[in-house]
Amino acid sequence: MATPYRLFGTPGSLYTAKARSYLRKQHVDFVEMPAASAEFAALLPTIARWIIPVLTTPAGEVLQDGSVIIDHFEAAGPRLSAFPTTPIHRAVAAIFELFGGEGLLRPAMHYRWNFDDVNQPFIANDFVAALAPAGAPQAVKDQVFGGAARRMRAAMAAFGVTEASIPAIEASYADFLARLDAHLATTPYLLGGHPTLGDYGLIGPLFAHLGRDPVPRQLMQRTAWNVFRWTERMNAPEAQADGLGPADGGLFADDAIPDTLVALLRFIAEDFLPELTAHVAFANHWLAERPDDITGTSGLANPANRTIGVARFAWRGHEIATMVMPYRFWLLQKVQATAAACDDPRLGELLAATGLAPLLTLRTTRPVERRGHLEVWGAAR
Ligand SMILES: N[C@@H](CCC(=O)N[C@@H](CS)C(=O)NCC(=O)O)C(=O)O
Repeated sequence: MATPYRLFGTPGSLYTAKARSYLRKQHVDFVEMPAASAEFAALLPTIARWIIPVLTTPAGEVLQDGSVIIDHFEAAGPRLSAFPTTPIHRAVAAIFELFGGEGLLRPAMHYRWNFDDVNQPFIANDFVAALAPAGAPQAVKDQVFGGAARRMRAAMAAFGVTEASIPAIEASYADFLARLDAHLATTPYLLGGHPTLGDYGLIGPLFAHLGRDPVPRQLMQRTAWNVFRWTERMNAPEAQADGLGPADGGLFADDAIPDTLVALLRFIAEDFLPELTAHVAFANHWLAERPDDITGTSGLANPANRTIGVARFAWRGHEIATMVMPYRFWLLQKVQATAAACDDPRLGELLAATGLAPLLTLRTTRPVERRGHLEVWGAAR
């Protein structure tokens, strides 16, 4: 029997959820492998850091990163493509890939780690099952969960979740959920009858954390049924359009962007763009302070480190500080490359009308590239 694809990840991992959803919707024959397995440990020298998801292919290739995994299959041949063929849909899909993976981290972390009475038993079981060696004694399980919880709570703070910002995080998430719910009341997926890159970006936080952990799952079920139903749809290999959207399973006709989607783009401009702008400014300052040739490296002492520092910015009436990760710029570059290939003036009009025009001009002085499964700086541009 041929070796199937193997997806290494965990059930509660945001970025594994993106890859898993794509593989399921595309009917890829794969098995999910625990990150605690010896097989995963054997991959660590290749991927050069502990990070999930990782996909191994029947041909023996190793792919790290959800976006890389999607690109691998999309390059291989005909399928119900995650990349729309029309230019405006293509650019909008890329924007939602960026926002989905990077723009919902505050609510995802807050609703996972700040409701211990209800969430903690579930999360502990989840983390232990995924990360502790099989058959480990209780003391080892406690140690595994304790260590992971400490790291994740530190990450939550580094994404800008503080006592002071929590009310704004909850209000912002409620606003986002209401807008997405209104959109998904009329369409099975973001751009119509089948999932695209934008859906795969969004499913990471909206399933792994916000659609699965007890407190936020109930919040979603109570206040955003259409979003909850979409999380189920995104995890089912079969089509489940619920009678919504274009009957042929195609995307919205004429490359159209309905008003409910325009409202979501406006949300990205209000909620996420200030952070991205601050991060690009921080990175450019950081790069300017490094005259040595760092081309082809992360510019950090530890090449596996993913953060170059902390940027401060105003967000919904609060000054917050969040860690700056070059990976985000790599996704931003994908948005810009997609937009650059779009010759339809309606894209510029849409971005201007929604406040997202700066997405096309925000630029780090060096591009981010991926080499050896790591993010590195390219030559100065
Ligand atoms: N964008 C990257 C990000 C992956 C990522 O951050 N994964 C998390 C888990 S969801 C991780 O491995 N974190 C490292 C850790 O937990 O130490 C990708 O899709 O591969």
